[in-house]
Amino acid sequence: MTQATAPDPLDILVVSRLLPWAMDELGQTHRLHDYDPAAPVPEDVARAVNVVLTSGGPGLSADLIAQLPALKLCASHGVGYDQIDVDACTRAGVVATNTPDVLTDDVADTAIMLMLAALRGLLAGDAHVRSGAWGRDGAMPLTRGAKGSVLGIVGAGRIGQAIGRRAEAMEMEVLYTGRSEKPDLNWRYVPDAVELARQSDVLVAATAGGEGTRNLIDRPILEALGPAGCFVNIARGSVVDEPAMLDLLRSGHLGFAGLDVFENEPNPDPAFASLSNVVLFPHHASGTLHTRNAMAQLVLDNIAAFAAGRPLVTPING
Ligand code: 8YV
Repeated sequence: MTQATAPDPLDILVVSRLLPWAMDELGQTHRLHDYDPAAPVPEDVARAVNVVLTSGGPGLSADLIAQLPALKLCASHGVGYDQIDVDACTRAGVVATNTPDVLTDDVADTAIMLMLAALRGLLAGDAHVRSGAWGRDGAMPLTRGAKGSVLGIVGAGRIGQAIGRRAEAMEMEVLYTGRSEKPDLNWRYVPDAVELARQSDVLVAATAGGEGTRNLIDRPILEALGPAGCFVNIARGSVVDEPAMLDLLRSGHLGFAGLDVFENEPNPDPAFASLSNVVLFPHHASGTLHTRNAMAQLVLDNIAAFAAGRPLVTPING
């Protein structure tokens, strides 16, 4: 009988940590090196590192890749890889992996949560109860519901489609835009994003981040959504012209926003805090224990596949 030999330990540079159980598991088989973003990687570590463990926030820069001559795998915790320099990875012979699918439902739920919280005035309602205003002044003002209204999706990928299915179940009409029409979707495709916003009550950004989508949701789109419209962003802060959005929310030319992501995380523009027509969430759409466990497991599975010379589970490039 042949015995499977344990793979050689890898040298993993830890730019972003997984949940403690997953770090323990990695540390049992491999050598872990903590990354200090404020200092160059020590020479002996830099020479040895063959895997970088990171996440959507810090990603992996071309500068760091250049410091790691033995690097072969960038295992990222998160579906979005706009902060990973994938071209630099490919040039250096590094394969990057992400964690698609396992977080789709929680992110889609968060979009619906933000939409309903914004439309129904959840924060104002909560304050109304806590402050005693309910007993003192009576009912809070009437709000708007979702049923019968139109949801426009910018970027009908896996997460966008999961949001659309939820909206459909709530008896909303679903429209979408994107680079091209998707023949397998029953929802109406609106090629022009301004036109989509004009026809929508709620506009959700569910597109990838990065330079290709920077400020994709611009002032004319937000103006077309209008004073009764609601903008929801679970994509990246970079996909919206944030100063224009703030200006329109402040002046009432855009009705509401429900935002999980911001241009400057984790210290978003303080102007958001002064607006009563926004609902804010700290980039935590995938932040449930269940999903973070599944994301961590997928990262471990990719690293184990790499260590054993098997095909990677969710490669981005290659
Ligand atoms: C996380 C995300 O914030 O998956 C993504 O792209 O934005 C989120 O799930 C993060 O990347 C988890 O580390």
